[in-house]
Amino acid sequence: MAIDIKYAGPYAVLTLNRPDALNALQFTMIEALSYTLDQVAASDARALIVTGAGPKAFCAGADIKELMDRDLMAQRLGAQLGQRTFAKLAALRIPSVAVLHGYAFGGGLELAMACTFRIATIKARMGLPEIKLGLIPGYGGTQRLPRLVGEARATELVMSGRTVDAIEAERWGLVNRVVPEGEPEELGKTFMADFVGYSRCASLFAREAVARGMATTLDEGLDIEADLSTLAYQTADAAEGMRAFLQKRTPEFKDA
Ligand code: DAK
Repeated sequence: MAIDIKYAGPYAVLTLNRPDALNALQFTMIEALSYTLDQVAASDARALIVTGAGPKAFCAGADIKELMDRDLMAQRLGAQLGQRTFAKLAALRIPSVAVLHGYAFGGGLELAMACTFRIATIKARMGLPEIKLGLIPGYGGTQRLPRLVGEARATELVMSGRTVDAIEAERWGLVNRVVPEGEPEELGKTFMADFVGYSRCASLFAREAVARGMATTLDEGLDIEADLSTLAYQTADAAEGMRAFLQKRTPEFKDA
């Protein structure tokens, strides 16, 4: 299957596995991705790592052959399928990271932008080149990119189709970190190691507070923070964390 999943310790590792076509996304792959995300959500994994197979690309975008010769309804349903699936990825209760090596174009970058984090190897290039095909992004790119890098930079990339390298992407805030070339799964594990050792409750509340706050006003965001931080106080893990600090020992979180 073109979507592979495996579990390694606290990590679920999802791989786009169609290297001969630079992991270009067919509609069946997006359906398989959706199904696989349901499995990940039901698993004990504490973090998801998303990678692409082969040395050349994370993902070169939607499969251009498939996009052709489809009627209006089919195109709209296709866009909605991709948007729904990437929204499912964005809403996962565990954090996710896309490990970008080589090319991350079009739908591939849109998939990466639905992850919690992105890291890029030094030779990675990314962009939304749909305009060169007479298209515009259809899997959330026009909406998630400005939220990450601001309206001016997003509009520039969407309207020019220009690609950026890893350094520029990091400077813009499109990726969290630039890392040396390496095995994508290992790069993802190294990055995610900073996140998997804490209480899942606190991790979830932290991410939710930021995400919900970004979608509303500062005043409402502060209310959300007050509610979620109060909720965090009610967990056994919060009691354990504070007790462990005072007893000068490492806390043992139980995700409760
Ligand atoms: N789709 C299909 N096949 C692709 C592909 C793609 N996006 N990208 C690469 N491939 C295939 C190539 O056709 C080639 O196959 P063979 O000829 O060997 O059979 C193989 O992968 C290797 O590619 P190249 O030979 O081209 O490799 P190079 O190293 O020379 O070039 C490249 C790499 C990434 C620069 C080049 O392949 C390239 O420019 N690829 C296209 C990149 C691109 O334009 N991506 C954006 C796709 S559009 C919507 C839904 C979705 C979207 C919009 C609307 N609705 C439903 C409304 C989103 C659209 C997109 O993502």
